[in-house]
Amino acid sequence: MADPKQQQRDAFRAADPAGGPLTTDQGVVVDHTDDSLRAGDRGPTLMEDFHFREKITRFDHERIPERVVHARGAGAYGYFEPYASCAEFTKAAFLQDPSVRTPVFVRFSTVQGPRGSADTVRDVRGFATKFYTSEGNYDLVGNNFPVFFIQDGIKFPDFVHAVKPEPHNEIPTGASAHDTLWDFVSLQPETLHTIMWLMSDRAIPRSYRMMQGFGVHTFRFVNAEGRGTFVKFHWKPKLGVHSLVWDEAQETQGRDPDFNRRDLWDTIEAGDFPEWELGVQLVPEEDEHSFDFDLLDATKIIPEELVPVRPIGRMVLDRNPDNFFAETEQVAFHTANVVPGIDFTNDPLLQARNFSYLDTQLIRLGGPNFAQIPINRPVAPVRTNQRDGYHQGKIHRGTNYSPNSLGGGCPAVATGDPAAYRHLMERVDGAKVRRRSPSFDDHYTQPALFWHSMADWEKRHIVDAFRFELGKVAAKEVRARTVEQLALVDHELATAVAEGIGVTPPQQRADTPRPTPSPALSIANNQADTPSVSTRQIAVLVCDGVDAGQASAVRTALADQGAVVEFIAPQDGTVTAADGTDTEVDRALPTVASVLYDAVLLPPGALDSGDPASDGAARRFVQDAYRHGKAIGALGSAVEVLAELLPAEVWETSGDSRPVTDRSIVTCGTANADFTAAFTEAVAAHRDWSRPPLTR
Ligand code: HDD
Repeated sequence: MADPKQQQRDAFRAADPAGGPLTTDQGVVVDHTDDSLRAGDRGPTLMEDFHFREKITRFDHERIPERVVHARGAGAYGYFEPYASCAEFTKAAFLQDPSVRTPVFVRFSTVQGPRGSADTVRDVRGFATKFYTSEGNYDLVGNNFPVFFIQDGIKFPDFVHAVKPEPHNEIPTGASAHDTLWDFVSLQPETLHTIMWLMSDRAIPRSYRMMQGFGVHTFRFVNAEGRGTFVKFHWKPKLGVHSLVWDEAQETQGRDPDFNRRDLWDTIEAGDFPEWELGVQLVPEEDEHSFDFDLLDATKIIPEELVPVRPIGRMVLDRNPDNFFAETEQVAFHTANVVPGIDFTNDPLLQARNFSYLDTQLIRLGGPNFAQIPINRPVAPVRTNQRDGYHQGKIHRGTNYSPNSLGGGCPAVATGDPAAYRHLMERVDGAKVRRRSPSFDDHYTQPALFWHSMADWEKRHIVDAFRFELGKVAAKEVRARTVEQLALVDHELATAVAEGIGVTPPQQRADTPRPTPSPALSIANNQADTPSVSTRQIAVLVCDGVDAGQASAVRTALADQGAVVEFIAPQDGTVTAADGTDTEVDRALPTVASVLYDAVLLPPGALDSGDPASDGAARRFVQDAYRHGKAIGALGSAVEVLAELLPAEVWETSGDSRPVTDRSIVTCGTANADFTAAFTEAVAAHRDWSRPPLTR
């Protein structure tokens, strides 16, 4: 097998075929970079050492201001292709022809933490897509929740200040479980709907590849006749929606802070390209007022049961960036990057964003020429009279104003050209007011809709999350005020939360909303059409004396279906199997943890290395997998050990070691086809939420 390090060296060499010597930024060849120029062997460094000064100056300036929100991210390239022409609704060129693939760059992110924070925190995930269309760049700058915390962008600094680390001590990093956020929430009921999402498992995705994306706002499609249609955008992951459990997410923060980034990177490198379907909810202009909420209110969804999501195309991510800084860090998204056929609404959150993103790039990317950075460059031709400024990369010639005659009138204004961007002629009139529309007033019905649409296990996780977050809030009055707000959403929810955080449970109210549930909101109803083990990480615990033949047989069967199966042993190197053969180990147990895998398989002899410390670590691995609802497979003698580790209730009393919850704990005497099929099914099901707690 080719040495990956050598392959990497070859790739670097291929990128610079000349392979020439080290130079300065000015192209002057450098023959010594390890000592500064000095006056005598032990003398002071000389000012004229331009190589030293350039090297240090460049180093000093390597960091640029991180994004004020969404600082930590991961990006990938790919393409988008529509299923069919969307001409009836929009004239956007990239939504017309199924044979045309539009290149894209997507950046996923967390919101609260700085660039170096952990991936698996409880947080919203950014899902920003740049479509490099033939008509210019279109950015769909969305999140993995369909709603936002506030209704008007003027409150964004307040919300972000409240959720970010507290100003006096810059604590906590990557977490919303602190006083200022909950103080803000308890005083600002418009946050409640998104807070419900934040407390749900949606806020701890198993993988960027397994989360939905939403444009959040109501936008507008505009067709060639100039007719507008309200539109909400939805990304649905082909692998289905899957999340971690909170305990696991917290441990993963330490075990692998890059868990989500690594997952995206590794699967793309392996050729398992993540895929999403783009869907739209369409509302004719004349139906603008036919809902009991306002389409311009970004704290509301349109339930899919009212307006179904129509699939219009798919996106595949098939290439990792070459340089994180140049591409993922410098990419500049902007909600106002639209193309003909896509337009805005008067959503006050969107209107504020349309100012903020351009403004933020000026400081972050050091001036107005950031669109010239390769990752931001449109594929469509650019001809402007914009000039100069920091980091101007072009040598412009000729005139720089319009109209002109001296430059031959170029670039000419495309008067009457149907390809030009034209804003929808929406009628606007009214008094200048600084106040919220009364149609934005209901802050409780949709949080209740979310709550009542959850499966029981999702409700349990939501209550646990509220208890965790509010339990970390020192100000008791903030806890109590939040419970008061929750009591306006649902009595059962508010009571369960109150009981966990030392707050007096609220009185039952007669006026809590009882909306008809929307099944589409539950993770349980967002699974892959054909669940599979593809790209799932499966740990096979091995040690000296293990039955390597059985382990390998199951490994081959799972790997054939796309799973990533690793042999994990107390030490790296090889283990000597029961039959005396040596089997290669993929990873040493101390370097990994159960939380980094989706499932665990125990071949005969797996938990019997003879070394109590190693066996203890392996047993903990299995028990963690159990606590996190993961599939566990055990064969032969390993089944007896498993029976000792797990709660008595999950085993048949007959003593034959067959588990009761046999969907997710799969046991067998030997690795036969039935075992492999059942274990495969259990892994593909992601998690078993019905397990009794571990009591030993
Ligand atoms: Fe924002 C970044 C998503 C509201 C101001 N936002 C940013 C990113 C995403 C979102 C995904 C990261 C893009 C990237 O990967 O580079 N933001 C949202 C969504 C919102 C939202 C879905 C509500 C529906 N944002 C919002 C408001 C404002 C901003 C109301 C300001 C008024 N957002 C910004 C920003 C950022 C940003 C300060 C920081 C870095 C950047 O833009 O490029 O301009």
